[in-house]
Amino acid sequence: MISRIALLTLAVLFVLPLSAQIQPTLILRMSEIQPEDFPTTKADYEFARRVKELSKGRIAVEVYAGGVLGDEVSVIEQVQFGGIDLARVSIAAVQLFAPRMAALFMPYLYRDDNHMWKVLTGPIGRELLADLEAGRLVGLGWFEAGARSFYTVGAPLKRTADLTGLHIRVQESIPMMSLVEAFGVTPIPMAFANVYGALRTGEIDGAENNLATYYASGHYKVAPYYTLDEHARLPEVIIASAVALAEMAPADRELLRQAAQDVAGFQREIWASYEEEISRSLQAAGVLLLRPDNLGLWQKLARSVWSGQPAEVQKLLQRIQETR
Ligand code: BDP
Repeated sequence: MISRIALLTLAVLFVLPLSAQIQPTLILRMSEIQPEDFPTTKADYEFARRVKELSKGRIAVEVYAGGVLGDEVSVIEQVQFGGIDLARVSIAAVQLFAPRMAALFMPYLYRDDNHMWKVLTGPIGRELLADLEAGRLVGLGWFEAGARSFYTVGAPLKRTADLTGLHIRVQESIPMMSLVEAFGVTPIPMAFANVYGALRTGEIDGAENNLATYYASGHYKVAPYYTLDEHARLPEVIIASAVALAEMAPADRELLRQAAQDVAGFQREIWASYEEEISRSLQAAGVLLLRPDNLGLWQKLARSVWSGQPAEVQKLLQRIQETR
């Protein structure tokens, strides 16, 4: 029979160190406004898994999905003073602190998906993440968010003239407001959580977003006309609080960056399959996914936004176009 002392020794030698190993010494809270089963949220969880793996269980990332920590604008404020450690947000929520990022809002900016990813994973993408430091934010990496298009409550949009005078919700972001103004629309900046209600009550005539969000938010139930004009491809960004990171060892900061890079490929894959799956569901729900009549004209109208940009943005636009 094993004595109690022997049992205790065994526990001290093996069991305790094991449990001590898996107890995280640092817990980071991450905000996500999309719901649990959305591709960005799934990728946040994959990011958390990778952080745990790379840190051998020392660092835990807790994902708070569905906007429970607040809308993106208030989340960013909290990230800036360290109340929230990490967030996955649209670039619309952070461009104010990194003005050159306005370049990424330009309509019809990329030749194709590959072009966008070449830009984001190359020197331009790295510079733009670094620009965020001016806003006490640390950019860790980029996620895919498809292309944004207009959708409406009352009638389908076929021609650009159909947009004239409509009240369209946009993100609380100056470049996004200028973009839709080029189409003759009155932009109504509004937090994402209020859009469903505003579509329902007729406070707005429509909104614009990627197909995935249009589906997951249920907006299609109140605004059943989606026009595939694909005016802008705004990527998502993973950001960390500079305040929170300042307390971490440099190797751990690097580890977070590494984890964000590591999950980017996975996120793009699940984004693509989600979009495919939901376009079938949307059609089955009776939503009209419409191709605009003369996309060339849409593009021409939107191009006026390019020329209104300050010199530093123009320079970046030039470099983006030259990226092969
Ligand atoms: C979605 C983005 C989300 C934005 C939202 C919006 O994933 O981060 O906040 O659009 O339009 O596509 O506010």
